[in-house]
Amino acid sequence: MRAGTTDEPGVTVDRLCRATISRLPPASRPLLDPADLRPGILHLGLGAFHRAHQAVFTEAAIAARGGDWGIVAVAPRNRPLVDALTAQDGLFSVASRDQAETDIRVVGALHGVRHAPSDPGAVVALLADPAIRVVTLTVTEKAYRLDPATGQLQLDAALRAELTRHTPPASVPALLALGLSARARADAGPLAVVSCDNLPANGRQLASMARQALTLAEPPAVDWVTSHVRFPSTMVDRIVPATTPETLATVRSALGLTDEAAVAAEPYRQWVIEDDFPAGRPAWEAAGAVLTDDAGPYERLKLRALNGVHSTLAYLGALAGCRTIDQALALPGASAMVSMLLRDDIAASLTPPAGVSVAEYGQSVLDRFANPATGHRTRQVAMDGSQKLPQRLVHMVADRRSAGELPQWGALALAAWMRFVCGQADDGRALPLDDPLADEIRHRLAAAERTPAGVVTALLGLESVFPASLRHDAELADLLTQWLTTLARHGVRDTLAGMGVT
Ligand code: CS2
Repeated sequence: MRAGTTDEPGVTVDRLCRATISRLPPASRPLLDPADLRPGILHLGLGAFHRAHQAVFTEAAIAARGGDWGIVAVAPRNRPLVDALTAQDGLFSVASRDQAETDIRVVGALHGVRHAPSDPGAVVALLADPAIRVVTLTVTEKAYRLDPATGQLQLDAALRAELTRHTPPASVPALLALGLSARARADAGPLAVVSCDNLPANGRQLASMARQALTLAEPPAVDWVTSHVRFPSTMVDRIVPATTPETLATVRSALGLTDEAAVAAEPYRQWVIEDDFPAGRPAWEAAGAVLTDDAGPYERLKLRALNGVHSTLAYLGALAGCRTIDQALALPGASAMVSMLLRDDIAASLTPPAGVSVAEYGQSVLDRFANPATGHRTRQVAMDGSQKLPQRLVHMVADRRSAGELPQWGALALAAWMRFVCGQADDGRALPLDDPLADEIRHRLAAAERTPAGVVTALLGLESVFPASLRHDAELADLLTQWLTTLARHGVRDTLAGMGVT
């Protein structure tokens, strides 16, 4: 047992680890002991989302049906988290919170953790290890390095040097390409590589990224990968905000142990997975996952009706000075606005999975967003907008334009993003621009006329965000300009307050 951090002066709280499991309240104990796990899954991206999502499903699946599916989880950056999980024997807790209660449970799905920058060779070797039969990824949209407009791998000098083995692999495309080449060389058996990021057709995109990266790294491996590696698409869903000191304190007082890798999440979770695993998989269906032939309809519904609305509330809320998503949704008129966005624009743009009503799904999403216990910050959801907007809002707007419609609320959402990236909230406070395209966005805005029409022209010209059909759409540009003018003149609060309930 290790000594933990100090809770109050003079009081040392012991650390969560295998030796302290017996001190946990029975309802909080893990379903599995990490010492009993044998590895089968390699996961890239050890963030809060993975811990509260795939790790939870996998633990429940192994507990229900067995199998050698322990997870070896790789952190692409975060060294303190790797150290914390190592000290805790891979154990961490998930605090599921709704308005009424917080339910805390320790998860025992991690067989081991690795820090990629400290030992990239170990990650490559794991990808070539026959024991690893499934690889999952939660690395965020930007880590795929794919141009959303062309689907091309965005090769800069650093990535080229990694792929040609002049520098150690650090990026996801390089780790994957070198790992898959090593697996091909070792003929180490088939594999499923599963994207769990919020990208449309995420399996197809991951396959394309891997193929493009391999073509540079080791062309002869491409054929082996084509015949041995599958890339099923998935739809992942659980709202998991970044861990805060308050999360750690809540967990510490409930468990009586320190857990520096704890995460808080909403109780809801969903995972829809294309069932295409050439070397087997955990019985995730026993943990509530939906196995299907085609995750596409679920993915589109979720990206547009959940993430699209989330981003809309994030930009409107951040401009109005709201710290969290539930506060943004509580602004007078906000719920009416997003309900109209869901009904008039989003529902009209897609065919939901059989038996699912977009209206009911949309309402359940709004109920989840209203949960104040989640505490998801508007600025966290707002980050990386250039990578998120295409699949969340822009494709929907393009579909409505192709159908001859002018989506009012979708245009308001895009105008809110445009005002957000200009960098000032309605009360004049600075807003951070945390986005891989920040330089290009700033450059375009600096060169533009600082009028609503000038801002719209500058931003609508972003080729990797807007398809050509929208870049040259004068009617849409006019509508965006009108909304931007309204937002600039009245601010978000008054703009939303002026919206009647339908
Ligand atoms: C959010 C998502 O941060 C964001 O951009 O929209 O992380 C969202 O919480 C999840 O996709 C919910 O499943």
